[in-house]
Amino acid sequence: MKKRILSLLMAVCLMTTLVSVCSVSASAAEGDVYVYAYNARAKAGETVEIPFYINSEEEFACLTFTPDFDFTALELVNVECGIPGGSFIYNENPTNPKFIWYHPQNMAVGQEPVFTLTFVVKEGAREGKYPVTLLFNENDICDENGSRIPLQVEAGEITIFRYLLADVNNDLSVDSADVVKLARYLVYLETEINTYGADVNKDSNVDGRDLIKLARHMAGAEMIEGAGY
Ligand SMILES: [Ca+2]
Ligand SMILES: [Ca+2]
Repeated sequence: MKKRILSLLMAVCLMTTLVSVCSVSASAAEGDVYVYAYNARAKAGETVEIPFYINSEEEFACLTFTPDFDFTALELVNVECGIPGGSFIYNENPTNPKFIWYHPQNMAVGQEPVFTLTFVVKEGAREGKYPVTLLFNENDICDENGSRIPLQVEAGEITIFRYLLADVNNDLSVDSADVVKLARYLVYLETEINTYGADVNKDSNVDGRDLIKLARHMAGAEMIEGAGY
């Protein structure tokens, strides 16, 4: 019995907390609900995910978005919904993508990514920064009463690159493994290296001078400008 009373008390506390959070968000200025994305890096041919989150405790009944990005450089291959409940439909149309999530009652969307967009970077895509955002019609973002919920979308970004300078083993990081790999390559113990990344002094050759420069970079004795992380 005590347990039941305790859980009832906890439920009341939780509701009080939720109500106060709701009243804060209801009195907040328009546009306080943000949909925002994480950034990512990828090379041509690679698959990359951009997760979108919602920053607030706001509850929704309908969310509808049209992904917008550079179709010449990126191909949208999947959209996943991370909201635990409701229905999700993605039209799987690579040239005119659109998706909708809905639920008959208001739902909090949670801390996980609400939607995750998966792209393949097209072969031949130029290096650079490519914004990825979600467009919407304000009538398609609403609660269970059909009231619009104003929100703002902050675009994510995919940085397309060909190689990281000083990344000899092509694992997208620069560390001591790259030094060892380059040294072994120079004595024919390795054949598969990223020769663009290995040419750290950018003289179009891969040799002992690159090795020393890279080793000094890792030892903190010299900085290779533009070297990857
Ligand atoms: Ca590396
Ligand atoms: Ca070189």
